[in-house]
Amino acid sequence: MQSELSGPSKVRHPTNRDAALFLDRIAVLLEAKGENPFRVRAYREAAAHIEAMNRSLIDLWQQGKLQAIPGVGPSIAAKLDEWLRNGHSSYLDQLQKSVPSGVEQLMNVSGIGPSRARLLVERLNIHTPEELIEAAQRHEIQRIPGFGARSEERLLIEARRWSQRERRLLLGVAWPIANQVIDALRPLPSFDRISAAGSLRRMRETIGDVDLLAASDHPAEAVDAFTRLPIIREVLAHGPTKASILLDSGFQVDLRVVEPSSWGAALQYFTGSKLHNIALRDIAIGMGLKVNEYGVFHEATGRRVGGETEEDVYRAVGLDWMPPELREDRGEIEAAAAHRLPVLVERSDLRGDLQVHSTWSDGTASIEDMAIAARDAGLDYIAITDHSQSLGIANGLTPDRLREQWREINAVNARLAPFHVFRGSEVEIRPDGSLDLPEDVLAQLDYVSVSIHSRFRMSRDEMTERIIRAIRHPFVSALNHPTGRLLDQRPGYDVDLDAVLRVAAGLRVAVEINSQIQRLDLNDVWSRRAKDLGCQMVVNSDAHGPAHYQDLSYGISVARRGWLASSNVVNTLPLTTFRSWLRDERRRRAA
Ligand code: DGT
Ligand code: CA
Ligand code: CA
Ligand code: ZN
Repeated sequence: MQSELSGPSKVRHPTNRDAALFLDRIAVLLEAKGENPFRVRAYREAAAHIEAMNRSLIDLWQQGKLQAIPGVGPSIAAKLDEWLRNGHSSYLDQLQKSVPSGVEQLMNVSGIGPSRARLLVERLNIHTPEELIEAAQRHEIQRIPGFGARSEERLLIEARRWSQRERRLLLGVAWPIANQVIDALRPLPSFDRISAAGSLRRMRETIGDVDLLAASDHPAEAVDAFTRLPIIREVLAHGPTKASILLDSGFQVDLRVVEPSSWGAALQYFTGSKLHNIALRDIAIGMGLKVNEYGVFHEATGRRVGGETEEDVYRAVGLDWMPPELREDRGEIEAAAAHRLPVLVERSDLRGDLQVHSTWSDGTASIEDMAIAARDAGLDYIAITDHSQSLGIANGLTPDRLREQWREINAVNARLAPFHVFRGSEVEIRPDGSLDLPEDVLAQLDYVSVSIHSRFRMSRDEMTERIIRAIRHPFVSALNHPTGRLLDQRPGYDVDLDAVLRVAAGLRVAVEINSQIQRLDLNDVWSRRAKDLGCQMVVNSDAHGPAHYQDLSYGISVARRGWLASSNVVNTLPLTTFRSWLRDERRRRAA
């Protein structure tokens, strides 16, 4: 049927993020080849610009304006053009062939750069992190000149960490792709309703597999359309009411189709979590009821008492309906029974964003463009928080450059009022806990937030001391990404977070939920702990480009999973109230 095919075909267009991944992959291969670092960097920068811009790459390409993108010159434009035109790149193919097999894989292990990777391939014929582990256990690595026993030990740890990492997708990667699939299927006549289920609907920070649920009177047709989506690499299973597919991007999507009359029961069941469902079933049993994916039934008579909507499933067992983010068996069942569920913060509650970068440090857009994009994202204010001087790789700002920046901020404020840009900084916390800017400069900033980007390896006590000393500084308003973890790369530093949060609560220093998809730091469980300890939270994008304000919704999902209400989040305050909050807190701390 024509209509069944026309919908899905639109998912074929690569997104800006796809293009960024393409260029990043070229950068990795150039690096693996040992190419000139400036060339490698050029690809990374172009990727960053494309990923961060809010114009569609396809549109620019169709208008012949690829080179209008900062960082994209004739050579990168030509590679993008071929890739967009043909769906593949001969340059990438050629590069792949010229890099010895194994080098790229080994470079995944932290501590292995291109030259070490090539040495390992040449000397020991090692191609994978797993082979690296074996060689390290046989102490073969330390015999290669330039390695030594200590680096062998370190590489063994890092290679193990890599090979044992959980192969889960970042929420921020899975969510847009799943929604493309949903948007492609929703208009088709065989689909009555369709929704995300499983961990994706609960907005967990990582996703094992994507579960979709549909209601249809023609399940076979619905399943067929799903298995004919153009972005499919492989159909893994195909039955009359369900199918599993593997997408080009390498991850699995399951679709299950139910009768419209069971929609609520099925959605509740397949949203989970498993622990939540078990707790729910126990309550039902105590009431002489049975809950399954078809409905809620009287155990004795078999009569169905609910199942068409989620609300009536919960109501049948005496519970209030609750947002999927709460369904982790962390007390939400008890709260729902007592009608005491929290009213969760929503994305639309956010009035400001207090971690935003510009081209003054490592952002990709001007202060004005970041302000306009924030306004377009529904915000009334931002703090520009470029990095401070000691973060050289991010082009951190000296006091002199900061003062210059303030002039530009004033000019932008004059043009964009009532939208407001606060003078902020993301100040480095030095190893001893002191701050990376002098007192007089800190005093003139509206919003001082502090971060750790260096010296991650410290003892737990030292790190805890370091952070606490930093937030005790009376000019500090907030602590950024408090654990430093990166979901796909590294665990956080070793720190007594509970102690830090207690001090932050006492001082009324706000604690950040950073919305970058690989950070989501604090996470859900710690956010809830922070709330319980009385911390004020701030949900920031940490935008390095105009498109990154989109990620605020992931930070909000963490906040919701942490049971936060809008009253727990300082950047839900309207501009005037927020301004007084900043001023009053500072006065109080200085006293
Ligand atoms: P994931 O995929 O690891 O990120 O996590 P989920 O929560 O999406 O788990 P998944 O895909 O295994 O199952 C999807 C939902 O189906 C799950 O959240 C609840 C429901 N479910 C799966 N297995 C069971 C089970 O054994 N008992 C019950 N009550 N529900 C289950
Ligand atoms: Ca799942
Ligand atoms: Ca599943
Ligand atoms: Zn930055």
